Amino acid sequence: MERTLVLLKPDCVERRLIGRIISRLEDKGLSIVAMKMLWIDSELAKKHYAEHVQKPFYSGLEKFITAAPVVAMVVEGVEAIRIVRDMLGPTNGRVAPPGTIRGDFSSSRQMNLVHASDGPEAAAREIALYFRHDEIFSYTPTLAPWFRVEGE
Ligand code: FUP
Repeated sequence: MERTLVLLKPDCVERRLIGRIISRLEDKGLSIVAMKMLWIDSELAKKHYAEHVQKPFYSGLEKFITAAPVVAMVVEGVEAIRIVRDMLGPTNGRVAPPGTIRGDFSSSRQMNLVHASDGPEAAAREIALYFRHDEIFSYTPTLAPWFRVEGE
């Protein structure tokens, strides 16, 4: 089992796409084990995008990510980190293929609707940025045996 941090970014919230994006994750068989709405401030933006703070596009990126509320989630499942990244598609919505979330809903490199951790270390770091331990819930969905064979 893996956990990954998923952020529905300001464009997703403003465009009323929260429900449709969450549905795609649930349809896939992934579990939401934590969720909250929050407004990212400059300090959290710099922590979240630590690897990009020095880059020329960072000021625009911070302006965007702090422009409206976001929905943060911890999403759990077997190979969840890679699966969610694959479901999002490439960073640039104009490049992302049809069938991916960005390919279907985004036509922008910056306004690409959803963030998801890109590896196990990033997932651990990013989950800790948004959630305390007691805000994350472990449960076995009743339908789990109908999504995959046990041990698969
Ligand atoms: P991703 O891992 O697909 O979310 O993308 P990156 O970590 O490479 O970039 C983080 C965010 O910076 C992206 F969501 C979009 C934004 N970005 C820009 O706005 N301009 C760029 O030139 C590159 C990335």
